[in-house]
Amino acid sequence: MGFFDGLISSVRNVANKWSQGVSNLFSDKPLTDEFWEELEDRLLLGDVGIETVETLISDLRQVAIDRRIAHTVELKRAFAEMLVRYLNEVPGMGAPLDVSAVPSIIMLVGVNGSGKTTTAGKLASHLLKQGRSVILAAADTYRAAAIEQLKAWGERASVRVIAQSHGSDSAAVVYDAIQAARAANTDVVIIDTAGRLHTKSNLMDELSKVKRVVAKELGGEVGESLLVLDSVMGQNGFIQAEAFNKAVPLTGVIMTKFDNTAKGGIALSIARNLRLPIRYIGFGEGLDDIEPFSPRDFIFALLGMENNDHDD
Ligand SMILES: Nc1nc2c(ncn2[C@@H]2O[C@H](COP(=O)(O)OP(=O)(O)O)[C@@H](O)[C@H]2O)c(=O)[nH]1
Ligand SMILES: [Mg+2]
Repeated sequence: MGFFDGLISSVRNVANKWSQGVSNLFSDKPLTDEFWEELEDRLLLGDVGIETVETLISDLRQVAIDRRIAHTVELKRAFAEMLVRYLNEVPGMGAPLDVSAVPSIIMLVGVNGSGKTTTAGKLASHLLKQGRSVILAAADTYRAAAIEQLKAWGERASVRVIAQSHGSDSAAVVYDAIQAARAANTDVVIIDTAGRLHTKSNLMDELSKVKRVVAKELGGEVGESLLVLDSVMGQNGFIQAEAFNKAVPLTGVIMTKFDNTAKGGIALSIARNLRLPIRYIGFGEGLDDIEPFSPRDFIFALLGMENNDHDD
């Protein structure tokens, strides 16, 4: 079925701002050096990332030579397929979230304001619609407002929220949530964590501790530790990833605020630089503004092309 209207229009919105420019380069013009330069510029402007752009241009030049292509329009499909392939090269890309264990634990980490609490609510609603029962754990105990915010999302999504008072131990909240999930045979526990403590090492210690509690309680690792990353931050968001990855080995990324970015290429640099699959894409502040990430649907929507599932 592919993407819903919300995401298609959101992706197309970005397409209007940026990738339409890329897309329009593949017109009925002869292949010239000017084309290659312009393509390179536009990809870089769209946050695709320098290494990926260089690889892409050289691979695409080779395709043009091999197939004796004379006009840019003949390269468009190969270009789209190449972008899809680059995304799919990342291990785990396109695979569904692992929620096979009962309870499965999904831990959301990321800097303040990246969209963790909002994503926790949206993801709960999404999983609920897939027939899973869900509990939200308010492990950002650093700010009272964060607990209230998650409770509001719990109400909106019709999902139970396990919380303690402001300032309590986040690992204790997670422990409670796991016990509650066990008692009620709940399928999934989504943990909303803090993005900022007094110091970065405080935050990382806290996240490691939460992870240890989960591992001890379940006799295994946290099922999914997802980095919530603001698309608008672009490549500036990457520096955080490494620190989080040390504290809780990440299993994937959720890209948020795609509705606000003008640079659709960020998905490529996220996936290729972090070597992590993008699991979901968020594109608004509403409960339904989230979709599982599909490389093919995403790229074809971005380039405004028909996705008929054929290699060219
Ligand atoms: N437009 C848009 N806003 C978002 C999205 N996700 C989160 N936000 C907004 O970003 C702000 C920070 O989100 P929040 O969930 O509190 O981030 P947290 O600090 O990581 O928990 C809030 O105003 C959210 O409404 C999104 O996909 N699109
Ligand atoms: Mg929050």
